[in-house]
Amino acid sequence: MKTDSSVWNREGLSDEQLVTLLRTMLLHRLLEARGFQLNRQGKIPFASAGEGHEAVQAGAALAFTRGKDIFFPYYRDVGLNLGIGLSPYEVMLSLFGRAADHSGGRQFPHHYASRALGIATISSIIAAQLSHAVGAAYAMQLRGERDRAVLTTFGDGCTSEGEWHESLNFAAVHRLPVVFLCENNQWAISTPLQHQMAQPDIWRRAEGYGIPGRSVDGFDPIACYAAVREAFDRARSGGGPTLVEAKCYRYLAHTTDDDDRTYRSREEVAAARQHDPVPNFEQLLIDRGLLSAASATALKAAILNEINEATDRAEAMPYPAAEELYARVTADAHEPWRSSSPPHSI
Ligand SMILES: Cc1ncc(C[n+]2csc(CCOP(=O)(O)OP(=O)(O)O)c2C)c(N)n1
Ligand SMILES: [Mg+2]
Repeated sequence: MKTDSSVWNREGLSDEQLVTLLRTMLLHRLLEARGFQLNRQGKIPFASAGEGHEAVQAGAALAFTRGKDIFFPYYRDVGLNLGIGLSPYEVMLSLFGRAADHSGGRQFPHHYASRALGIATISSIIAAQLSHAVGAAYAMQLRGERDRAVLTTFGDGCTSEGEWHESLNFAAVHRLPVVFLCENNQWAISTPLQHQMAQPDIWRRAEGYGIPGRSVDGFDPIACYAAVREAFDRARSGGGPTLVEAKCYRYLAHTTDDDDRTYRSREEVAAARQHDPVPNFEQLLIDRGLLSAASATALKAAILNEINEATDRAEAMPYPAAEELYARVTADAHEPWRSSSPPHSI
């Protein structure tokens, strides 16, 4: 993102919307830092990190219409979920695995769901969310629903899955109202992009499916908003799916369980840090007079305060009760392991 450019393409966004973009990005960054701290303190078992993905996610969230669209995320989408309306407290309930979490504290951490916000529950199986998203888009089409669409996100590594291809192809053939957003952070855990694919431009694959494809600077939240917005407009107006590839970078290890020093150099990470979207966008808004340095500092302090409160509140909540272990796993009170019928013989 160029902060010194004389061109100031706001893509029609108001001052308030631009500050909202920054707020979502800061909340994303600071909340995930808290996840890593809590893990190192031994308070939560696991956290993942989207540092470097803030611009893509804040931009995409702004293009999403709450109450109409449906989102099928993947595990690195904290910022997108926050931008759509998930609260830091709800994120913390997931990380602490507490009973009040939407999934009863029994989903994998960072696997949020919110029926009210239109956020579908996440499958940890890479690329499964694409077939779920395409199914939902197919339902919208069959029901004749207009002016709404499905957004689904995934990483670069995900695009090697057969299910990824099947989903894009099915959506293209049926011209389904779905936006495919690739958050290309150059790594799939320890596998670099060049070991994953010989064609590094994922968006170019769109042509093979007969749908529009577009690449966008994943460090520029305004450009990401515009790209996802355009794809949403197409989907909502019956124009079918679009593949958007946002090129960004994963600054931290894959998760708290990973040590990226074993497979990539510090120099590579430091070079990518030069493009860090969070301080760059903050500076852009200051340079353009939308924010003073003092109000940026105050904004960060207020966000940190909100995160502190959410952390304390979630930590004080109870774990799920042991008797709840099998609740909502199978329909009704069906407990096949208590069946009196003899086991099947082979
Ligand atoms: C089908 C399947 N295979 C492997 C895994 C293990 N796994 C979890 S994350 C991941 C890397 C995915 O990389 P990418 O799609 O680029 O997303 P990123 O984590 O970089 O955002 C892998 C291989 C999985 N969850 N599901
Ligand atoms: Mg990746």
